[in-house]
Amino acid sequence: MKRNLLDIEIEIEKADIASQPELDAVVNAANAQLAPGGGVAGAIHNAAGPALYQECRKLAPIKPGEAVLTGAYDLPNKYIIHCLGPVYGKDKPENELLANCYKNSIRLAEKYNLNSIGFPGISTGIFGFPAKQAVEVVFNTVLAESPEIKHLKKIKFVVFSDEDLQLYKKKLQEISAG
Ligand code: AR6
Repeated sequence: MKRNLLDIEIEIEKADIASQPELDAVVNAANAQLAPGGGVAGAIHNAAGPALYQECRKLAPIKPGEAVLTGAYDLPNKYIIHCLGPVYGKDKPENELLANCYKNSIRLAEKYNLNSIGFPGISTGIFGFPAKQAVEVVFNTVLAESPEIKHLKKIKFVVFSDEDLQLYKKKLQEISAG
């Protein structure tokens, strides 16, 4: 599904975040040490190769809501933006920390003059953030940031389940209709 929000194309697809060759940057749902892990971090580190962790370890640790940029190595993108989401029920305020992930990633993409960025559902896997609550935070943050966006032309949300696909589509329909 594709819609335009102001001048930015928003795309939603059920796919693997590590197989997005058309995007300048993909976002990693990282751990504080920026180490290979499960879920998104596992997929990204596996596809990028071991040199990624060599760069990552120099930038670690990061705090919830922070984002850092590295090369993409064997991934087909220009950069990877690594973001630590909040652990639901532990890192608070959780909505604000999750919003910071999206805000800081978008600002980094702008700083590097990127045209396109792809996000997974940060914190909604191992970190336990409810997907429905996360989707609200994600779109509110993108809407709040959009007036500041000068370079980014496309934001893609790469989801991993049919339930998440429906949640994202419904929310995008709501805000693009209103
Ligand atoms: N592509 C797109 N989405 C994916 C993929 C993929 N390849 N794999 C999983 N998802 P998670 P978190 C979805 O657990 O909650 C790691 O071990 C998944 O279904 O990757 O921020 C790190 O090292 C879920 O909706 O990230 C951290 O320790 C979403 O992506 C910790 O997990 C995020 O799931 C981070 O946990």
